[in-house]
Amino acid sequence: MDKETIEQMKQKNFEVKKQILEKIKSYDKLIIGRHFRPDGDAVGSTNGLAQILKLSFPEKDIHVVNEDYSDYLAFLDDDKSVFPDEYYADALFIAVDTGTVERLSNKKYCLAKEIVKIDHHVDDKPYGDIFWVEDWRSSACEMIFDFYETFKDELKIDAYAAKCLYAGINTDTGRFRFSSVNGDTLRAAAGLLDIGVDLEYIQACLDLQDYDYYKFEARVLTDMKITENGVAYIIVTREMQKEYGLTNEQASNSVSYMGSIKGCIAWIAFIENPFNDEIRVRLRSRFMPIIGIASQFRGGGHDNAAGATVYNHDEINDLLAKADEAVKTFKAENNDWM
Ligand SMILES: [Mn+2]
Repeated sequence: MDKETIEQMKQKNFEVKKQILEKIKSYDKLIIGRHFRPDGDAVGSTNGLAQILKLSFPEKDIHVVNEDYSDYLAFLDDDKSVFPDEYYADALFIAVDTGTVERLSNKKYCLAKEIVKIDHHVDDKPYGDIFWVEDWRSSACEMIFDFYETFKDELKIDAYAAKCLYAGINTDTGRFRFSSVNGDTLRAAAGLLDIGVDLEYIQACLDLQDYDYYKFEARVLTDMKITENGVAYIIVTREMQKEYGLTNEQASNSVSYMGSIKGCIAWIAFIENPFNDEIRVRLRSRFMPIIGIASQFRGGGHDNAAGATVYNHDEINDLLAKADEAVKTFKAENNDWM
């Protein structure tokens, strides 16, 4: 999206942000939720927002409530509260980083009095009484920081909120490398560092892993294949997950190991579900969008980072053929692509 359009959209959305702040003020109870199988952005944006609101409105009852958690992101101190159905009746539910209601971890969202959606995924199934969606944003955390900055006079932030938001921006941009990064992203990161983020500590929490786990990385690099026109892919089988004792998160992360191969502008991981015949697909690309392929296989997400689901090896082959064709077309139409 070009700079001018982004500026216009941001100006237009100022009113929506104001409505969201007013809505927040009008409730005593706030419940904040995110997508299931939470990543750094989901955990960071929900906890960061909750902390900003707790500091700014200490009299309100504010909780991040979800049904699943991430071990990898335990250093961001997730709130693990559980509340009965009745608790929701007079609450405002704020859904962050979640494109569709089906993806919400907390299934009680529908019991809340009203729903606010704050998100950066491509919005093909809108939901919520108020929704603020900016799909060019690098991360939901960048949006939460923007929300704080917009209403700085009324809102407070601290080092814990900054840590959460920085961790989310950092992970959702692949350490500030993805094409979704723009000046606003780096300005947000800079603002968060000014508030006080211990960079060395965060990088250690995010990047250090047990030595044994590197053997899985080596296996991915050994077993992966490349299609004729340059789609790198790996099938992470049930057996592999068992052999290396992988969590769901670790199995999914395999896609990132294939991201720096010359000539491969799309890379895809297929992760077999250990309990049923579902195969989760994680798609990544540079230069060309990959979301169009994902949406043909029950998926969506962002232009260059999307997810989908397939159910058998015929569908894997079908998806790979389509991705290979897209890469072929892109390379043919962009002779100077590299
Ligand atoms: Mn995100």
